[in-house]
Amino acid sequence: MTRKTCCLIGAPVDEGAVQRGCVMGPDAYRTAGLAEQLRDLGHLVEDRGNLSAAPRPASHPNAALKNLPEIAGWVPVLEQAAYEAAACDMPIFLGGNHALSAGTVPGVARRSAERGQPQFVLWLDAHPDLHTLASTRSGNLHGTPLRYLIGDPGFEDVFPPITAPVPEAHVCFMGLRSVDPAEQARLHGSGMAVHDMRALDERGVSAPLLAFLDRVKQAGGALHVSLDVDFLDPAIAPAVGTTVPGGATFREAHLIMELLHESGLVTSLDLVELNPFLDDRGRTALLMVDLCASLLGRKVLDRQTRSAA
Ligand code: NNH
Ligand code: MN
Ligand code: MN
Ligand code: MN
Repeated sequence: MTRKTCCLIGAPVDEGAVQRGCVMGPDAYRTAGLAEQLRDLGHLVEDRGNLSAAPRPASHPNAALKNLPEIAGWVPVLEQAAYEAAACDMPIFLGGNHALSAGTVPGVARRSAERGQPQFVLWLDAHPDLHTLASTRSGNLHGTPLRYLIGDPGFEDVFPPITAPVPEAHVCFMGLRSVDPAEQARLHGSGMAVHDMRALDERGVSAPLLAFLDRVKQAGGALHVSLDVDFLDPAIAPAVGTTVPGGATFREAHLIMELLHESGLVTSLDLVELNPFLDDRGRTALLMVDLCASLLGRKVLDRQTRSAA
């Protein structure tokens, strides 16, 4: 297996959701043994500690928006940190609320653009997070990062202009099961690959994922994976403020990680929305660490030992 340098970057973004507690996410991953697991697999691990950001004055006509100055402060800090971390083989951003991807993805995409590599994004989530600042009803900014990072208008004067927007045709969703009308309208007829839970029930996870990975490979692309805890079924992953029944099972999630590892295409990763305050004896943090280990090469048997189909 190729040994990688994995850089852990804590992004304790607490604002952006209804419930507080994601601020503890990065330390929960450390407590659950993320660095040790990756080292056991033969990787080098550099824990770069936690980022912090001061609020920046920001306003918008949508009165529902919550914590806009806090997130407006985080986004440029995360963008620059992600751009720098993308020099590492495998930056792993430890969230923190999903609003953090409005910084991490544009940051790694800026690095990919400099390398002449097209950026792709796999969004593993119950939600598409495709609101604009104007369309969100909840006002929770974790519902908006994907819309911003594909370069759509509606974020001017709040978040910085995007240097390297991810083309919508390079986005793949898996696990969707809670989509608001404004998000549905944006998805309809878009170039985004949309595999909701029904599609995964009918087709399994492997065919849709392999089709997407094939496109990434053909393009010589870089692949960022954004893994929201609520992608998983709440029965196995209770530690998230926005549980939605009917999520991915333990094996579906692991199979995705195993296929991602075998593809060799993943260049960066977000682990987001873990709220340790809502966990049950650390089980969600441990599962997320386990999934991360699968993505970085843990398997039960090597390919030669497994019986050919
Ligand atoms: N779409 C809803 C909203 O904007 C829910 C977003 N919540 C998430 N996204 N957890 O992943 O409020
Ligand atoms: Mn999300
Ligand atoms: Mn979600
Ligand atoms: Mn597809």
